[in-house]
Amino acid sequence: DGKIITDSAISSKIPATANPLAEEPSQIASNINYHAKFSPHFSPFKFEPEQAYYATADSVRDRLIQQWNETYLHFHKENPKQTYYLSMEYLQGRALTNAIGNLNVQSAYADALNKLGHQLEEITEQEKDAALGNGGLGRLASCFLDSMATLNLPAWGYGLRYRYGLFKQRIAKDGQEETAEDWLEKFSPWEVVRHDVVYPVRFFGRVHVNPDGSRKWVEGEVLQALAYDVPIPGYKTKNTISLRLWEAKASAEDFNLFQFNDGQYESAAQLHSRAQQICAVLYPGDATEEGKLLRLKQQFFLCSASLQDIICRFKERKQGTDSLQWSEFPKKVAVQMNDTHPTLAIPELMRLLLDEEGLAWDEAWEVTTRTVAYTNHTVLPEALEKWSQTVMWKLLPRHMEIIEEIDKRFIAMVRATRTDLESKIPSLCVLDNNPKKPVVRMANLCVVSAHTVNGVAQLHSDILKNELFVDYVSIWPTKFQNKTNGITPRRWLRFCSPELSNIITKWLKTDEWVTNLDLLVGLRKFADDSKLQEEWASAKMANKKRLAHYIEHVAGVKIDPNSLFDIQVKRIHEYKRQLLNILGAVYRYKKLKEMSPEERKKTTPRTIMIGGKAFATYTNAKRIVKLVDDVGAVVNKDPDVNSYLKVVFVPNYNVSVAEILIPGSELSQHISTAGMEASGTSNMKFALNGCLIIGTLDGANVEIREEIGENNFFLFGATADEVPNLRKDRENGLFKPDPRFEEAKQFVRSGAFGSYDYNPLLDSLEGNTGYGRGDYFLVGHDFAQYMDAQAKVDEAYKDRKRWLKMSILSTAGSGKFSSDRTIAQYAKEIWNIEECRVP
Ligand code: B1H
Repeated sequence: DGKIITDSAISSKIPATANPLAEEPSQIASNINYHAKFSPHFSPFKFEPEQAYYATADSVRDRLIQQWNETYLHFHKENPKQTYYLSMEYLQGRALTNAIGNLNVQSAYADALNKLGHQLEEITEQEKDAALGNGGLGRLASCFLDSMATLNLPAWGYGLRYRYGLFKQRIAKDGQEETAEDWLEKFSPWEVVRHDVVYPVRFFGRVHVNPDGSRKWVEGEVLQALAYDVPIPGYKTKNTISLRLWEAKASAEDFNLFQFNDGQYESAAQLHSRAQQICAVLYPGDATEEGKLLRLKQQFFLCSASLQDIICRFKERKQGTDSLQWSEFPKKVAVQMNDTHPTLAIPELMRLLLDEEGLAWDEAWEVTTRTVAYTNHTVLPEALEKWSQTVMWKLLPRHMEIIEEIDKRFIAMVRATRTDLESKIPSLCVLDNNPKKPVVRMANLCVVSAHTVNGVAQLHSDILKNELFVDYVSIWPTKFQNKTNGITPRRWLRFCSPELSNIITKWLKTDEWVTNLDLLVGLRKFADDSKLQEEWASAKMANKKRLAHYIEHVAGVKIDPNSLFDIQVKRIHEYKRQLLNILGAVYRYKKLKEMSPEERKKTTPRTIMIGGKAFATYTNAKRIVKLVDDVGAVVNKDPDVNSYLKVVFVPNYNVSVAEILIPGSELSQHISTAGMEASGTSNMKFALNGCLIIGTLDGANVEIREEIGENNFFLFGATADEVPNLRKDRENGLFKPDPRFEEAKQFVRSGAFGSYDYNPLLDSLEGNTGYGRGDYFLVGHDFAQYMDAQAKVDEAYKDRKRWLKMSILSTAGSGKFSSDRTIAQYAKEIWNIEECRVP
């Protein structure tokens, strides 16, 4: 154990008094001191940064609880229509800076901690990231919660309280290694367990048919869902909403004391250990049947607990008024499904209405379809969920009956009204009854049941309407919408780059841009102003230095803050084409090697940073990580070139790392094969921070380029409509690779970056056909244009004034990409809910 510090060292002059609503720094210091002493989480008399973090967080939580309870009461009293966002993932990151910033008590807390002998920045770094998500989809859910709170919307998030979040990534000799991320190791000060909010959730069992024909799901195993609430404060508003995370428990009755006393410890606590498995980890690998079953259990657990809770609240708020009217339910409740992961909300709501509340089918169906809406986040075939009917019949027999009935009625409706679609029915219906492997198609169930289906960027929504869901559009022409994603400007500019934020506020003469991001266009008229440009450059430089410091710390590589900082960070996936990036870097390295020292001096020095996690079982993604790391190892210690080029793999990319990388970036790469990245959201974060984009016409890149102007965007590559023909050309042997592409691959194959076997990876870029072979992602096709666009980047960077102007214009054109705009559109066009502000 650490060194003992005497009580008086916690603070001799500052009393320890509970005063949750303190305003003055000295009172806040007293409150922090109070928590250090009376909310102990550690041995007494220690007040090192870790203890100071927990005491500070406890003190901030006091304030949040106050406004949180007020919000809850206000919603209860007003009883407005409320949105429930169902998501298997939330990538919350850290909460302290965000809470202090949203509460607008930043300087008071900084002063208070100074009085206690600590620095706020150092304290905030003690916090572990809550990483209950994989990537963009989970982070989107978290940005959405921030905007819902800030817009004073009556809304809640529902998710699962995973014991271990997304794995921690380490780069070792053989590449990526995963270890469990123990975000709850000590405890999280940001969650409140609600011991009074518990619902039973059943698995397996059978359907019992009553004499009157009504049905009931019985037997099987029953677990308990216990609620943990996380406060989500809005920015400069009292409104503080909830993220409710469910934990699975078994009850005391399920503990077999007799068996335990008999020494059968494991079987005595069997249900307890099964309960623990449910929330043990985020998305356990589903390569095995057991893994698939566990994932399905997780999904159902979220849906069942959340819907019971929603129904319970609906009934509670009805109390005292007239009798229960189920037709009122859709006027009080909007359920948004974040992709198909919570699809079981549909049959579960049907089951609760039919079997528990006694509604007739038509009535229950009407209520359900008016309540649920579905967001699609991908068109990649392997990510469209299909669950084995066999597994579903075992785990959820009553839900399968309901799904069969939904499907039967859908087919009957199409037959009755659309004879022209007869031949399409097999692909449109919910159940795929292929005898070899009968499955439930979750996306189809969502489209058939939801009142609204949306994509996450214009291009993606167009692909949904014109390709994936084209026949459904002819049945329900008004069901489909676009809601271009957004990001919260609080976390992604105001708090992660106070330097740049202050300059923006100074030049716009207001800080209202933080909640009205469209105001950033006001920067356009100053884009040429050399005074703004110099201030801009010095803020960017401060951020670059902070980033350089971080890179040295985590990767042991010294990088030059005067070089162009070029970043690609996102999950590692072949469609995102980190391989294109690194092969470009390999080519650049080879050319630099071949140059004379004089020629090298004329080049633009670059630091290429690549980061992201590869799914543990995704072999090619892991090979890409290894290649990036190996290229870095050779390039960075090559004295001929290492003042002109550095390549760094940034380990363990997560929300907190993003908050350091993005403000320090100058160029970022969003280079997916066109048509494959539904939206992307880091592209928005980079642009907002004055970072230029090199990218394809994919996802939200299209709209970003529209907003910031084509002259400020380094475009390259095939377009989405060209992609299918280009793949056919390859199959027909019509593709002629650029010599630079061949040279780069050959250089890697030659062993220039070590003896690891890269041939399988490089082979995937060759041949003619097949997914992942025959260069399905068209790296070879786009390579030439990519290198040409990179040459333009090098040229542009040499003209400092021009670059700074483009940087300012990127920020100025990013207003559209606030998640406040996205959420306001969901509220109006899908949920039909209105602001409910706490007075
Ligand atoms: C996105 C996913 C996803 N789309 C399956 N789909 C998962 C699919 O654990 N799983 O089984 C997890 C996640 N994630 C991303 O959503 C898109 O690729 C991005 O382009 C988009 O920006 C993001 C948010 O809409």
